[in-house]
Amino acid sequence: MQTGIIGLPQVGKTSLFRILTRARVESRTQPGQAHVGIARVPDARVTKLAELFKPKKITFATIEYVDIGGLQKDREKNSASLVPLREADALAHVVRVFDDPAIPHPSGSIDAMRDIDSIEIELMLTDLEQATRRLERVEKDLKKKKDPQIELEQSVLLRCRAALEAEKPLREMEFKPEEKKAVTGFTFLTQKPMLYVLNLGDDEISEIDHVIEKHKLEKLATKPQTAVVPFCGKIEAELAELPDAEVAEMMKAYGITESGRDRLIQATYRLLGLISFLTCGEPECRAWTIERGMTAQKAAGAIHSDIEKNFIKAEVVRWEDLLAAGSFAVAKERGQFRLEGKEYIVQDGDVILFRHGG
Ligand SMILES: Nc1nc2c(ncn2[C@@H]2O[C@H](COP(=O)(O)OP(=O)(O)O)[C@@H](O)[C@H]2O)c(=O)[nH]1
Ligand SMILES: [Mg+2]
Repeated sequence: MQTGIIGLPQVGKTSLFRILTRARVESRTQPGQAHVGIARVPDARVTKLAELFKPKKITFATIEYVDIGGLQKDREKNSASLVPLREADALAHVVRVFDDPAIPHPSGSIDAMRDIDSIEIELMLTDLEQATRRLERVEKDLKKKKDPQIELEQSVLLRCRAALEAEKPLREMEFKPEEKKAVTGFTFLTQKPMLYVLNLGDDEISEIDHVIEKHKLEKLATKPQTAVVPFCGKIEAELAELPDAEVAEMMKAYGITESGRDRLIQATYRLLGLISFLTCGEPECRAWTIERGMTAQKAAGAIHSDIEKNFIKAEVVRWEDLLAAGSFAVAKERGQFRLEGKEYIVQDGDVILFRHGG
């Protein structure tokens, strides 16, 4: 799963990319050039279970981030930058809240909502062009031959175009499952879930809990498929450079209780509709990524397609119960193991042992 980082120039996109993926890349990203990096999804459950099981290997879930060049007022230049975004599953829009006279803002002042709107309009115009082009093609095809699938596409495209003309991003629309499938194929940018990353100044860190209200962004946070996460790029960049042992001390000095990096990655994971189930034992403690709402049999496929194919039962225990019990045997004695069938909907933090044939 991949999340594309977008935003105006000089807002801290590449800095964020470096913090999330710990990759060392140049600050300058040319239009059309994209950096792809992998971020480990922090998971205290895996860490705690690993302390108990002392496995040879610990494996966390991962997600990918892509850093593209900054978006500009120039539509032509943007279309090159937007290409790598079409493949992304979600977007992270870095919004500048920090004030720094050394780094002039292209619009001359700090205004989070204005910047959010200006990027949103760029994305909507791009989608509108795409929808119009597609509609022309679909109408041509329908003239040649009637086809229910193409008729469905046409009706979805007409609805999308109407929404975009009314300045409504497609992530706020509701689609039936078959419609959703059709829209996904069009790779519309405003249909992707959106994470707004508010990049605060280090002098504002004490106000991090109130920054959404301060910048009048409460309305954004309640929109469908949308999340807002404040974060201080400058401090997080400093933390990312430090050896692990010194991070806690520095966080204390700044009065931060939770790593912004961790919060952002976890918010991305949730926004993508992902959860983790866990497996643990002596060889490995591991988090496995699945989509929320997946059945036990489907989830088994995350480990191996053979386990999915030859699925018999899933033995499930809650991670916190297993941790408190101290071992599988004690958890079993306490009756905390459940035997679930293939239709069981896997929950975030389930520890699972799959029984399978073959
Ligand atoms: N004061 C301050 N400067 C920042 C912050 N984040 C990034 N910068 C600076 O802003 C400039 C642009 O950052 P960069 O990550 O390259 O932005 P991009 O153009 O969006 O990729 C660099 O000089 C960064 O050091 C921040 O939180 N506070
Ligand atoms: Mg950059």
